[in-house]
Amino acid sequence: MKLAMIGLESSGKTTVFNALTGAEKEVGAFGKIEAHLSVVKVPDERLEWLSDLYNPRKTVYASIEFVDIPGSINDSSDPKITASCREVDALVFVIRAFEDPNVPHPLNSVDPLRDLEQIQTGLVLADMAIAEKRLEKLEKSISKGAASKEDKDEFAAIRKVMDRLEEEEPASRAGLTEQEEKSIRSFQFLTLKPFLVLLNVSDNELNSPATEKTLSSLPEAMAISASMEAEIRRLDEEDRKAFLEDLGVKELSLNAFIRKAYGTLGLISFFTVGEDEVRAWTVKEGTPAVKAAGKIHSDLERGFIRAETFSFEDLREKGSEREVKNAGLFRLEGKGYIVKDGDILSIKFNV
Ligand SMILES: Nc1nc2c(ncn2[C@@H]2O[C@H](COP(=O)(O)OP(=O)(O)OP(=O)(O)O)[C@@H](O)[C@H]2O)c(=O)[nH]1
Ligand SMILES: [Mg+2]
Repeated sequence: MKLAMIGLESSGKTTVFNALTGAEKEVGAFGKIEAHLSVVKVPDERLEWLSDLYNPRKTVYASIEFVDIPGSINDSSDPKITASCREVDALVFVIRAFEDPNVPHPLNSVDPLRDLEQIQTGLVLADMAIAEKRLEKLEKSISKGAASKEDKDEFAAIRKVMDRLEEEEPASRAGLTEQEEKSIRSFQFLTLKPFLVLLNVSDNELNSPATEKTLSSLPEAMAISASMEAEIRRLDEEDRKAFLEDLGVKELSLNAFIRKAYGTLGLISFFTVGEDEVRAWTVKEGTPAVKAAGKIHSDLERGFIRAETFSFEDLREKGSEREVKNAGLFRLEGKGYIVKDGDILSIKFNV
């Protein structure tokens, strides 16, 4: 999964990126246009348990790729910047709530709701530019009688998107059918992407009533004190623990953020196990077994025969695969089986 951190200038995107990934990119580098990339593994105690049981040569965690996008997403954002947001699965809006006279706010005041609107307007405008161009082109070929059925379907779908954008609403409100969504997938409309909000607060405001109030007025939001967390990351293990305890915080934000992201984006994990490798995979809720197989390798999707399946919880309870089988909890599932969180799959295939 790939996520882009976006927001207004100096909202703390790079600081959040450092806090979540442990990177040490320069912050306050106003005007720099370089995006940063970092991959973090998704902590998962179930995977650790499986690794203890199977003792494989390799244990592979699921991972999340973060992209730190510099500068502002607003009504005058650089098309190069918005273009670099298109290839991701979801957007993370980093919104400033911290007060600091040394860090000028581009709009001269701290106002999270207004900033959220600014970002959303920026995304709507970026999508409009793409939609407009495409509509023009399709219109021409339709009026010349040179349009295929696909072209006409695509035109209708983009028109639906454009209708929402013109009302300053996201394309996600267009009520596109699966077919329509497919026909315009290649445009990667930003306002069709799911998003999360990270409210960047001062350390003394982490759990304050004011922060709670702001959070409740923002969609899919959680608070982070990014500069404090980036500092804590630099401490060694022991100091870090002590520091967190002092603050009355159990852990760094990464775990909570990942849980939030999985929940909001409707993601689940399944596992593959064996002597060679124990591995966690991420798919969307509702994914059929044949598609989950394709995640592992395209051959497994193409030549899918069946998925031998049991659940992590049954394995933990019974202690071994043999006992799971003895208890009749081992299943043979077909292509259309909907994979559940915690399933352990072994795909049988033939190509
Ligand atoms: N006081 C305070 N300062 C912060 C906090 N988070 C970030 N900053 C400061 O705000 C400034 C901008 O932070 P960055 O992380 O570079 O912000 P950015 O959004 O990446 O900025 P651009 O990429 O230039 O748009 C830096 O000087 C940070 O140290 C915070 O929680 N509290
Ligand atoms: Mg930055």
